Amino acid sequence: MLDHRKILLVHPLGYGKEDAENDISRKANIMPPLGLAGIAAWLGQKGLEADIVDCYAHPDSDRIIQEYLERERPAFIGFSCTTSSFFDGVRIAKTAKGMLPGIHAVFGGAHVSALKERVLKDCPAVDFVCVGEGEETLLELMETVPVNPDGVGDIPGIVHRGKGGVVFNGYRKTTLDLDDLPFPAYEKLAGYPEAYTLPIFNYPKAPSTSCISSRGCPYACSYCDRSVFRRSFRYNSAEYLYGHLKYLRERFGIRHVNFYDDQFTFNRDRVEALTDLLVEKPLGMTFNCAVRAEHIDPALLGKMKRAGCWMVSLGIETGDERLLSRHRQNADLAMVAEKIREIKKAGIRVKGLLMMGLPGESEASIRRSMDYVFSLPIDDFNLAKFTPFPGSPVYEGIEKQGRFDEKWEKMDCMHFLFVPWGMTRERLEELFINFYRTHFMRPGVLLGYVAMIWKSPHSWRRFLGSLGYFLRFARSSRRLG
Ligand code: B12
Ligand code: SF4
Repeated sequence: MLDHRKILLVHPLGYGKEDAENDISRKANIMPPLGLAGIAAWLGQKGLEADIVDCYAHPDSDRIIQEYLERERPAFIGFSCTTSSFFDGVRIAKTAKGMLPGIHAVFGGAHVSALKERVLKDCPAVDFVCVGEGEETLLELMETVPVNPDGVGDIPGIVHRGKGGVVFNGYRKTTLDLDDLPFPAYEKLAGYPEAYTLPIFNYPKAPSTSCISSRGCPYACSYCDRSVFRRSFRYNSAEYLYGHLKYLRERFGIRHVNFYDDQFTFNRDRVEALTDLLVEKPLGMTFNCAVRAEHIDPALLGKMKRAGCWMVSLGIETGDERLLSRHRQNADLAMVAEKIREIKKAGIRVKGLLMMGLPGESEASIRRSMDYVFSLPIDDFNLAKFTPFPGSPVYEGIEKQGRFDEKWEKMDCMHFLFVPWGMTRERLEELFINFYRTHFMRPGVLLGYVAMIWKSPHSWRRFLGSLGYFLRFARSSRRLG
């Protein structure tokens, strides 16, 4: 007999545990799977039981999963997958089905929300796909399957195998009020918060964590997959968010939070109200957030700084305005530069987020990008290798814009799987290394990292501990050190 009130939620790793030991992205950062932790808290509140295994934080988790399945015999196993971790989820689902025939494998997250029916058509090990937000959909699924298996055809958000083949029941018509959600079940993440670390040099104090306080983004950048939250924008109120931060501080001792919201400042009033609360009743915490340049101004930045804002990340993508206008709305690099100066003037660090290899990219556009970025007073930057994800607008028809080697397990933005016409992969790799190297060799940037000795001593200790890996990565730009 399987326990129908129970689910094991798994965050697959995407590659073997041997590789995990040397993986540069794991050395640099490990973040809690907040989607799964949120679902676990929600199900718990409704009287169901959910446990979580995060293979990213604990690469040796095959054994932990098998022991759990033998001991607890859950009737459900759920997977949260990006494109690169999808096949690892399928592998674990097959093992679970071998051990507990009759267990139901449910997949959620960005990759399956984008591909919907195709997932069930191609993968017999997947029983259900949850498209979009998981809280209500999974609850209904777990309550329906044991008593009325045919009833799954009525659960919005579910893809299942019906009598006539694979069926998507359509999107949910209503959405949850985010202030009705319990805080994520951080306590179900083994080793939290110590097992998790934000990117090196991205925080002043440890322990640190990430946090999500809104869902959705109304923009439509070509490279961005918004299959889960789609185009709306919903958010936690300032009061709820203050309570969440207080909980993180008091229960787990968190001293710095990185908001991974797509658009933290999209609703200016709520950010202002939050900063007022943090100034009136300080929590002894700092925070980072990601913004779009259009949604910041000097007055707001001043308030954010007073409330403890340490760093702001901002999508630049490319310093070639013509290329940028092909991929996002309001491509105005002079405005972005002005906003970056405003952030610096407010006394907040700036991290620029860039991409290389977009459709239309050329050697000349990469040079322009470098000139632009190096003319800006940014403190840190991240350069991703452009990857066309299923669900992103650019994915449709991508083969007309260059050569695309669609290997899902390598789609982690650390491989040039797409090569735009007129370029070669080898040349992109050379220019990628050159971009990073030039950035790090600039005296101002080097001094900035030296200053981190006192601004983020914890980061320096981690950096020195993994120096060999970082040097190997700098030389080769390959993911595994
Ligand atoms: C924070 C974040 C990260 C963090 C941490 C990720 C983590 N540990 O979970 C870091 C920086 C490490 C990261 C890395 C990467 N990320 Co990322 N990341 C995000 C971000 C901004 C927020 C994720 C989040 O917490 N959301 C909030 C929670 C509540 O939502 P959620 O996880 O989607 O879960 C909800 C539903 O999806 C669903 N659900 C999810 N899982 C399950 C499981 C079941 C069983 C069910 C029923 C439902 C369900 O229910 C949840 C609650 O409603 C998203 C964009 C976004 N706004 O979501 C991108 C996003 C997920 N990342 C993306 C990408 C591309 C990457 C990278 C490949 C490259 C990169 N950008 O650095 C790597 C790959 C990492 C990996 N292991 O595969 C893409 C994924 C595209 C794809 N198809 O793969 C996204 C969608 C960004 C985008 N718009 O393009 N990422
Ligand atoms: S990249 Fe950012 S601004 Fe653009 S659609 Fe995605 S979340 Fe919105």
